[in-house]
Amino acid sequence: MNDLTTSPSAISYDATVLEEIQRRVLWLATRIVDAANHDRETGDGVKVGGHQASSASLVTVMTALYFAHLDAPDRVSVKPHASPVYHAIQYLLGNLDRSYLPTLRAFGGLQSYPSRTKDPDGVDFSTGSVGLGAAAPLFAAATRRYVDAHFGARPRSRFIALIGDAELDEGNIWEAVADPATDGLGDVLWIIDVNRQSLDRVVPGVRIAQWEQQFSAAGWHVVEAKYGQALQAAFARPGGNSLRDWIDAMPNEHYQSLFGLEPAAIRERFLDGAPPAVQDFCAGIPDDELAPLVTDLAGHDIGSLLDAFAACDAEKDRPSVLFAYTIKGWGLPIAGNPRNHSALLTSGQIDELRTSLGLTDATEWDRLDPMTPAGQWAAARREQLARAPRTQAGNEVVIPDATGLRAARPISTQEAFGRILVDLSRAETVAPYLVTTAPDVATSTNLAGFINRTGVFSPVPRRSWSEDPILKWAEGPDGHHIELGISEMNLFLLLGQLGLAWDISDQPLLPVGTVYDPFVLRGLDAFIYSVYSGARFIVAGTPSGVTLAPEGGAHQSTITASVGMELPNVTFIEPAYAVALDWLLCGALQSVAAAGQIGARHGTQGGDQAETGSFYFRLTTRGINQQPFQDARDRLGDAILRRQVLAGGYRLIDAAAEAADGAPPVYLVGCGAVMPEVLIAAAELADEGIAATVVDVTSPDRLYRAWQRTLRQGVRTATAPSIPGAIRSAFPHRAPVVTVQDAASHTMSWLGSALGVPAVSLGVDSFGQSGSVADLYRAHDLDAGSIVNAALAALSLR
Ligand SMILES: Cc1ncc(C[n+]2csc(CCOP(=O)(O)OP(=O)(O)O)c2C)c(N)n1
Ligand SMILES: [Mg+2]
Repeated sequence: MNDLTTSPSAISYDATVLEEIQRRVLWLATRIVDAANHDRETGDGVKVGGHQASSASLVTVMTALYFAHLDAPDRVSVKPHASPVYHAIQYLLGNLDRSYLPTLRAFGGLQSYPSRTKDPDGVDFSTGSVGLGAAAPLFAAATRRYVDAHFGARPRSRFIALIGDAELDEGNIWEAVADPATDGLGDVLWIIDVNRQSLDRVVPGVRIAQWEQQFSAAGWHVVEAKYGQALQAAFARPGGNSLRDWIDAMPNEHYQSLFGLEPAAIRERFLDGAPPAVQDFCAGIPDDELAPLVTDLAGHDIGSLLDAFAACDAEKDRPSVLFAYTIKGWGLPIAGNPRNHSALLTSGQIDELRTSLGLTDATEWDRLDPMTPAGQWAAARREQLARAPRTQAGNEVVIPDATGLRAARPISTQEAFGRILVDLSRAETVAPYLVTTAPDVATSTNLAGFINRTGVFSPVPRRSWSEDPILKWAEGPDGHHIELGISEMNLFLLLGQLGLAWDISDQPLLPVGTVYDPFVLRGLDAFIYSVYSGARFIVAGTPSGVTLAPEGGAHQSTITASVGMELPNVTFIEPAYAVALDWLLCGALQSVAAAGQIGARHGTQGGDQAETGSFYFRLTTRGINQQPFQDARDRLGDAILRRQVLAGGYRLIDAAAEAADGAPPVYLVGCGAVMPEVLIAAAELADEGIAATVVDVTSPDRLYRAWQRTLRQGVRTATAPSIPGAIRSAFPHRAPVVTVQDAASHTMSWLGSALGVPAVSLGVDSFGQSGSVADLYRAHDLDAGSIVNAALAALSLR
């Protein structure tokens, strides 16, 4: 072994061993992409793809992390296009079976981008949509801070994100950095892969100075790993400062154009426009030394990187960002080429690379030889990085079936939601785990009662200057509400990480977020990201729809119900009545708690996983009379009614019992706030001798899924599908249907098809405006008169 070097992080490492390991990582990452494209016949003519250049860019950083810096509890988010590097490293560490190496982008194989739920080798954070996976560790660290404050300190984790430089163009990055909820997180390190290239182009100008100032202004510790040791030595020579100044001022486009040139041409290009001092300094350096010198960047210098990591570790009270200057395509013939983002090495180039590493066709997929220092180092690192099993803390979470909410007077689902949470905050087996969050809408979404009881979370106690008797905004480490600034992206990123605390922080939580329903769409990409990652949480979109009448078109949501229904791993729920909400919310919390306790990563291939995912409640501020629900309770009894409410729908008015013989039957199917109009319409139809049964759909999603399940089963087994029980119990006989919802009419329009009957779907298919509820319902045909007419139309279609 060579002399060991000791970095300030107190890790002794052998530089030549790490060099050897990183060459093998580069080879495997490159070959994994190559094999996906050239060794596999897909038979469909669709290009497989993969990112060799983007991967090469991070090889040194990731080798330094995994083979020298990380400890077992640390968590890392890897930029999407470097997934081959991650898998190559896990393979070399012995955590990935060799059979996976040729399966990048194959069905059931290694995913294109790191996936928590689909990849076999323990991915910490899914990535893919640039910016989101990058920000996720920041919210995981915020979650850990919360968990440590409430449940006792976990073994310290460092939360690291490996981020492409162009990812900093995404606004969500800066929303995350700016939010006070992410202040002071000393365990966070973002490493920016500064290869000055994005997908299309060289990132224009020199933007780093601006980015660095933005991070500094947000209270971050900013570090650069810019110049490699050869360049640093050159700068230290007399006149070397001029070289540094020249490179520092050089726009990305100019610097990047050096790559791929012959050595003599590099000199000419590099010195194009340079002041005499730089010309003189470089005159003493031969062509074949100048080219490697001016492209000697610290992002490919393991020692410089480890020093920078250690400097960041020393910052305990603020997050760190390290700008690591790298070369896209480092070590490959496509290095620095502006068109290299999706470029693939030719077979000839692969052969040359293989040979240059001393590998052959027979040995190319081998692990490091365990008899060599590199192989022994990898084995030792495998031990060091092995994680302790989760303790399954939180198994004592017990959620009741209902809080026993009473609703004698008219009440809205939003108000009931607030009361249910207050009630749960008194329950010993629930309260410790409940954590709420909202993007500056906590009070207007009825979380004030909960906040009054439980307080607002702050890592240190804060004096309250408010004497408001209605809202006690007490802030301290005991608080259970995490307040965010107005960023719905941050809301869903935080919910996602709170909803993964059972895994990442070994502590199941019951996360509940609130947001104005129209602005769910503002955070939609992060919502999708979080549920794709396997997070379990509850979000309430409230108030919703045109029922928010005076607020006008900009605040009235229309397509959110469709979004909730169609999002995988999300169950969409829109109850009309308070007690139904009580049962549904408790049921959802039970599901979230159970998922956390089982703790299994789910989602291998297909299947119906929605009920192990998250829950989206769409609520309203419209108070409605609760008596009809009480009547249904009296008629059916709580056991049956509860089962039907949870299954997705029940008969609120059963006309069959009351209507005269021969009265034509029709179903009026309502969902959510429109129920009073549906009931009035039913009464008017009864007066006209039509037997209108009213079905209250509590979850169009659950009914639809039940229908789809039986259909798909029929398709897969080539047998006639039956009508599922959940639909049959709400719709026992055949009759035309009218569906009514304060949401896009499309949301329930499938019901006619499911029941095999004519259907008229009423809903909101154009933007609204300000007005009263009656105005808006009339404008969108949600008023009782329109529902009556729709029933007559449906009957005429029989
Ligand atoms: C939200 C989103 N928009 C667009 C893309 C397509 N895309 C993938 S990589 C990329 C460029 C990334 O550049 P950078 O972050 O600098 O990565 P690197 O240079 O390291 O490959 C783009 C636009 C994406 N994955 N996600
Ligand atoms: Mg880049």
